[in-house]
Amino acid sequence: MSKVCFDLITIFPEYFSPLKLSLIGKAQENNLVSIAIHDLRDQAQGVHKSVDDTPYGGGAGMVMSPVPWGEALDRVIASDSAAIHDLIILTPAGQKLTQSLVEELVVCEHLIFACGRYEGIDHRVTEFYQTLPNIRVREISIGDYVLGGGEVATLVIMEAVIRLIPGVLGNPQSLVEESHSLPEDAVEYPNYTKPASWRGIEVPEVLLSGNHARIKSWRNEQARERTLKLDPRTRG
Ligand code: 6GU
Repeated sequence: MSKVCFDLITIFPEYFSPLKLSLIGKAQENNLVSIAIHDLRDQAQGVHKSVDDTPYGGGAGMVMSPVPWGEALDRVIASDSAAIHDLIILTPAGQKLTQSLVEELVVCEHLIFACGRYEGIDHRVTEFYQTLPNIRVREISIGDYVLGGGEVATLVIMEAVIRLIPGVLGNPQSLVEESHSLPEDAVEYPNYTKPASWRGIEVPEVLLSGNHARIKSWRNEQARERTLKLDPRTRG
């Protein structure tokens, strides 16, 4: 798995200042990922630099014009013509983000995030880029609620993807535990650290026992209970 390149296209580049912090900031410093942020407005025409217009067919809200999107995407794609590009269009109507989708994305060489605002991007952008060779278009949503735009969704996806890149996490064992020690689709068991007694609440005795088999089965049981409590119809 080589270095993953991210290109983010947005009308709010400042939304991405958190990318210099923490895990993702370190991953950039250590050259494990490269991230470029592009202002869609730079591709807008006219004195007003407008990027949106009223929807054909009527209805509330504004739709982002395919014209500046086409310019911005063509430039990003042309800047790395050898690569396979995965174009991610953020929309509440997209495929729901899951850990297995995240695992698919981490093996991509060049990810482009198109962050729409308003009522989204003219659908011909999806249709056009789907016809190009060497480009895979994915419409992705991060959950069943509506955000004001794709920027926060992009941050969520990037954090989930980048922590899976080898060398990014301090302790890679945590990834192994995440993916193997729990039943499929289960949430994690509760965690405790020192002090052993805090405000009259004791850490469960089993965790102090040093008996790894008992600890493992206690954790599995706790994870199962939590998972059932979250969604007894479809999980556990
Ligand atoms: Cl990707 N975009 C918007 N606008 N709302 C969302 C979303 C994306 N995912 C969930 N809600």
